[in-house]
Amino acid sequence: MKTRRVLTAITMAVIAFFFSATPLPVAASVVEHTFVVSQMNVTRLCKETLVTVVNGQLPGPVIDVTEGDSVVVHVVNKSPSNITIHWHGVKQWLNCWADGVPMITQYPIQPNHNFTYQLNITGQEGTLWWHAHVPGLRATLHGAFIIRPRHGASSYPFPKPHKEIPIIIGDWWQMDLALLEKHFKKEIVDDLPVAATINGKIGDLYNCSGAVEDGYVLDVEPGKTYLLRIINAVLFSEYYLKVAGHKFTVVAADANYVNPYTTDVIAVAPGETVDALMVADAPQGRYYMVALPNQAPLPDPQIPVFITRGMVRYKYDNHGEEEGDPSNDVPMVPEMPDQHDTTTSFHFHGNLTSLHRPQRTKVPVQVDEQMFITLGLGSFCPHGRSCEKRWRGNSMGAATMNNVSFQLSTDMAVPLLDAQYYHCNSTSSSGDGIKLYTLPDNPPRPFDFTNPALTPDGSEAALLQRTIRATAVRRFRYGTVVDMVFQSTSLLQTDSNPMHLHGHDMFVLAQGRGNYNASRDVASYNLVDPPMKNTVLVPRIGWVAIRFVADNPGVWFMHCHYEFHLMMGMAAVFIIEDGPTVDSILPPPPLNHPKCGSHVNSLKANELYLLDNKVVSPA
Ligand SMILES: *[C@@H]1O[C@H](CO)[C@@H](O)[C@H](O)[C@H]1NC(C)=O
Ligand SMILES: *[C@@H]1O[C@H](CO)[C@@H](O)[C@H](O)[C@H]1NC(C)=O
Ligand SMILES: *[C@@H]1O[C@H](CO)[C@@H](O)[C@H](O)[C@H]1NC(C)=O
Ligand SMILES: *[C@@H]1O[C@H](CO)[C@@H](O)[C@H](O)[C@H]1NC(C)=O
Ligand SMILES: *[C@@H]1O[C@H](CO)[C@@H](O)[C@H](O)[C@H]1NC(C)=O
Ligand SMILES: *[C@@H]1O[C@H](CO)[C@@H](O)[C@H](O)[C@H]1NC(C)=O
Ligand SMILES: *[C@@H]1O[C@H](CO)[C@@H](O)[C@H](O)[C@H]1NC(C)=O
Ligand SMILES: *[C@@H]1O[C@H](CO)[C@@H](O)[C@H](O)[C@H]1NC(C)=O
Ligand SMILES: *[C@@H]1O[C@H](CO)[C@@H](O)[C@H](O)[C@H]1NC(C)=O
Ligand SMILES: [Cu+2]
Repeated sequence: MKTRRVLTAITMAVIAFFFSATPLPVAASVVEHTFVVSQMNVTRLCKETLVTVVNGQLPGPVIDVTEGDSVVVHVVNKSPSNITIHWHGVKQWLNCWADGVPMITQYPIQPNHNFTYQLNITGQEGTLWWHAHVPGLRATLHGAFIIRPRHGASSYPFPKPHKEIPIIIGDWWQMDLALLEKHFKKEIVDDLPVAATINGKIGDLYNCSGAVEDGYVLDVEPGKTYLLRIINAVLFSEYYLKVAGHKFTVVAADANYVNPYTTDVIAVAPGETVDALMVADAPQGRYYMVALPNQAPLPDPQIPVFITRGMVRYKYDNHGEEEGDPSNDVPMVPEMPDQHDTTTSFHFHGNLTSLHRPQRTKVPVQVDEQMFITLGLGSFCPHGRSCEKRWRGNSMGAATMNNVSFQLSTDMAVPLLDAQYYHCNSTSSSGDGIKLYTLPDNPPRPFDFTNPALTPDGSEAALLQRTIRATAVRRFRYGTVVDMVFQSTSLLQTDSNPMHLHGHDMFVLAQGRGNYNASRDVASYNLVDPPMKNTVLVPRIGWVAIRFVADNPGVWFMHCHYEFHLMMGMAAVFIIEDGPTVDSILPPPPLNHPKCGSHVNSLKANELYLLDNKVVSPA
């Protein structure tokens, strides 16, 4: 596209001008990794557990690149599970083939098979992460994905830190996590983690037979500044992170720079990342670093709270030995928010604004399409059962977007992206009735979405309405500017929902409590410096308004990053059509991508469109 080229040239000139005083860029290079996925036994809390890991590491290896680099990752699957790896937050411009979502962008990598991902890292800096896009297994198959500025650390829009440290909040399960989805489908819904972790370490709040667990220790030098690259990799909960006696300056979120925001508590939901500077400016000693999850208060169902802690330890000049030896000090403990405090998270997210930089993307003012999406629960009657109306009768719970619960057909013959690209039929012969269905732009019926009466007290299950179960898709013409309001509902529970869009960043224009009301709330939109995120936390009993430009052709997953919500169907697929020019058309798949098999019917162009809304599995 002409305008795009011109714009790019202008941007480059601006960047060149901006950086004329900074060192020359380092030459782009190819960063190559081999990820061997295998199972290993790990003993924690006196119990041996079988975990699936990359290269025997927990968390997995760090991918550390410079903006402009290419990344090649050879995945060797020596585990008994089907695996894909998703590069969470990497924009994958014209590269949807490498997005790593099973049966959406690729066939899963089967046991004893290999697959190579190739990605170009352009126009992004900061902290992202990678994880398996397999239910449950991402709890142990994940790692940091760090993108450094092309012009070196001196071009950070903040003082150059002394050290940069990934802080991954995770959870520890004493079960083979490949079973999580199997249990879930069999309606065994009481699987829970047993502990939380910081950088894989459980910490000293946990012990068995008196032996305290190891915790993560960050050694600091007095007066130095540390850049913490914080990632929430747990399966369900948003976490608060604090370090006793220290403050943070938040400088980026989801690999987008933000205006420096000083706080003593970080709020980070699954899928989100936060980059924060911490100055070691406290008296020398030891300070606990604590991560605590939050959850909705009663009458919401409560789960055990797994707190974890590590430590910030000042480097101590051991001249005098006995006196003042910090190992004899009692480490300072931070005062944490209450586990039911979700206001602190609301404020944390509300305080993020994007940093003004020449290369920052401007918010488009002309909106082409508007959608209002409710996030809620419903029920469905599994095939072959007769159901009463109630969930926990014979019917099962489902999570929905506008009353559609996302489900792929169990007999898909080709991934959706291939079906879209080659215009072939993605489902094969037998069929379980699950077909493509257009995600509606609005809920079927408006109701008082956040009415407390929707969350019943005690064990009495709500009369959850039937939902549509289908492969929810929404098509966008190339370049469409989309406004989308996500509305959390109070149906049965009042969770927040971290919504993650693949292949794009979203401008977060506003958030609010209660029901969204356009005639009141549009006035609160920040069109000047809204933060850009790949994962937006839709507050409990509240809403978020986002805007994004559908300018990356492909088939992109959009879903809640709480694992149970995702398994229950809080997801949809956005199909973004090719643009008018060569550089806005999705290239053919890499050679390692199996093509539509000959056993699959080939369709005439546009027939995939005809499948939309044709067949819906009977509820
Ligand atoms: C894990 O331990 C179990 C029993 O202790 C053993 O049977 C199994 O082979 C081990 N698996 C691995 C991958 O080491
Ligand atoms: C792995 O994927 C293949 C092909 O998609 C499928 O036939 C097989 O059932 C899957 N295996 C597991 C354990 O899910
Ligand atoms: C997968 O990669 C490993 C290590 O590079 C190699 O030894 C093996 O032959 C490959 N397997 C397949 C099926 O390509
Ligand atoms: C990465 O960039 C190079 C150079 O522009 C291009 O040739 C290659 O096709 C790109 N690869 C991917 C996977 O986008
Ligand atoms: C071990 O854990 C229990 C229960 O959490 C706690 O009461 C006890 O103090 C712990 N013991 C040690 C040595 O930390
Ligand atoms: C920013 O945080 C403070 C508390 O730390 C809060 O009072 C304020 O409302 C927040 N601002 C926004 C826009 O959320
Ligand atoms: C796709 O395949 C299914 C199952 O074989 C069949 O029912 C459907 O008609 C096919 N769709 C098209 C458009 O050919
Ligand atoms: C959701 O869809 C189902 C199936 O079409 C329908 O029965 C139900 O009434 C819908 N729910 C709402 C809230 O409109
Ligand atoms: C929406 O906001 C407008 C303007 O503030 C107000 O007049 C109206 O009553 C509100 N609607 C609802 C349903 O609260
Ligand atoms: Cu959710």
